[in-house]
Amino acid sequence: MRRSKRNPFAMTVLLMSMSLIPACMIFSVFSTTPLRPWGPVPSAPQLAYHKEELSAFIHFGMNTFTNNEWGNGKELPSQFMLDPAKLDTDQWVSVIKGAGFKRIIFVAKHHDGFCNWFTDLTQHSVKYANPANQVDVLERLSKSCTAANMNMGVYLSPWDVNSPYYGIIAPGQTEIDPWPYNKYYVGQLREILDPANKKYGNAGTFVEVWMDGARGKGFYQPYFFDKDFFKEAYALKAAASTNALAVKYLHYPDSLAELGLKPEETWLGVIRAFNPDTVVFSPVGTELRWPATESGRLAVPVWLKIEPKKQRANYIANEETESRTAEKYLAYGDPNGTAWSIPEADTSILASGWFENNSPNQLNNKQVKTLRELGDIYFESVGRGGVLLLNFAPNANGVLSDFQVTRAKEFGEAVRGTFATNLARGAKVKSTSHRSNSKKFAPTNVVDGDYDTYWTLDDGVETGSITMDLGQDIVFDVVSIQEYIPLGQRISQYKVEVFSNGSWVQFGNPDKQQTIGYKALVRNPTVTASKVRVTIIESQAVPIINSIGVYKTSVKDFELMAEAQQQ
Ligand code: FUL
Repeated sequence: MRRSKRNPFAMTVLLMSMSLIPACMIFSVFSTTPLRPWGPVPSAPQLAYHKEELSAFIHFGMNTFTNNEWGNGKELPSQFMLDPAKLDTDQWVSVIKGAGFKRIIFVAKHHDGFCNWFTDLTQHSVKYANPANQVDVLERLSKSCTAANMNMGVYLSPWDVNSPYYGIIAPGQTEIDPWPYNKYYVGQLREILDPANKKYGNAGTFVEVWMDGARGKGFYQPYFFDKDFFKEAYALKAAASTNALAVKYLHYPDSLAELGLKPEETWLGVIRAFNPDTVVFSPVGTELRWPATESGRLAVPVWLKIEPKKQRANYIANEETESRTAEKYLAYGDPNGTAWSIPEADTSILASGWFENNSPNQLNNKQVKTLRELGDIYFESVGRGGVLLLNFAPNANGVLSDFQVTRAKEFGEAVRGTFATNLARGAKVKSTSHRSNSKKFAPTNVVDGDYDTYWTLDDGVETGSITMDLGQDIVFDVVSIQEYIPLGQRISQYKVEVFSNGSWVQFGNPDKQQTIGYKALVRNPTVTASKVRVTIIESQAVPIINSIGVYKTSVKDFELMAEAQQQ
């Protein structure tokens, strides 16, 4: 016969009545109850993305041949002069993978509308290049990614300056017919994402879709992201009279309110139907957000939560581009947000621009960011709880130029080298207290290398500290701290101190020690110290820390300069 589960209340009454156990210990039976999640928590694909940490963009296409950052859509497919025999997508993948990046987000269509795949929906595509230059770049890359088991994402620019459907006002009408372009965009999503095509993605799968929020002035086109967005946009615009919302292009035709979009007609509906695990970068409150900068550096603090309605309202109020007043909100996130939101810190390995923009006879004339810059970017993106999305730009020969390859390698080695050895492994760890005095929540969990074990405190206790005795003087310059985000983001202020030369001194810039989230990488000019203490000063709920690490950067360019500490 199956034994019934123990009921803690019945057990307590029983034990009390037997008077075998003191009351304080009986109370602890209750506090070992599992912690409840606090606020929103990451979905499984979001958590997987946090753990990947590094993601790569590839910008390649018409602009690579026309020396543009933003094309005007009037380019001719014959200007795409790629030699398919030289195109080496295996090289792209091996360089990017070798440098530690876990997914590649390929720009299938930039704002110029030129399609890097064999589409049937427009002639503005690699399919209509001169015969000697015709190659399905997305298919080639998909094969290389599949061979290397590299995750894939796709950037499909909503703003399309080539499409004749975009923002069209039909003759005799005063407002835009929003349908033709939305059908076109949905058709493009289907061509790329439908696993039945067996052509694109890592073994037919995409982990991410990137819907860039940029849109030039004067381009009129309502986007059918999903019903919620649509309803909110409609209501906000209907309520607006003389303010910015009332400008002509923001008028959605009245009839749309009654249209009742079918899920297969909305952009998110199509994506989810193919694969509910695909995460979406968009301006309308999906899993991934733009952190209001293209520097690759996140703000302080960074909340990994957002209120989707607010994000959508900001976007709508800003004439449906992600700019101006929306920026602060996107940069910091929302401490009271109801949806998990990962800020993707996007930037380019190039010193400026996203495309290499070289004609075939002018290779290697662009600059890349220095290793020091990339190091700072890494610490201010991954090290502030987000993911780093670093762009690579193959040249007009269809390969990554040496200067990008070399820098990528240096960067990968520096990250690997820095985090190869956790100098806190084996440290003696103590804390001010831990939940119900139970081993399950003991401070030693933060150095056991297991992501799912953690140190936490009793209900109602929101401050406390954890001290790691390294056993001897150790030389280091990075302390990493991870909050156990599967139970939500909680901590809003902390401090790190080290025991050096007989006294406790601050480590890192205390002004920057606010949110932790997935990971905080705290930097300081190199110290010699025998103990590290992390104190949680303020938290929205009982803090939960699953990992603390101590590291020494492996290259000079990753070290924090003394004068940079207060920045
Ligand atoms: C921006 C675009 O305008 C840039 O060209 C680039 O694609 C970047 C990643 O997003 O909004």
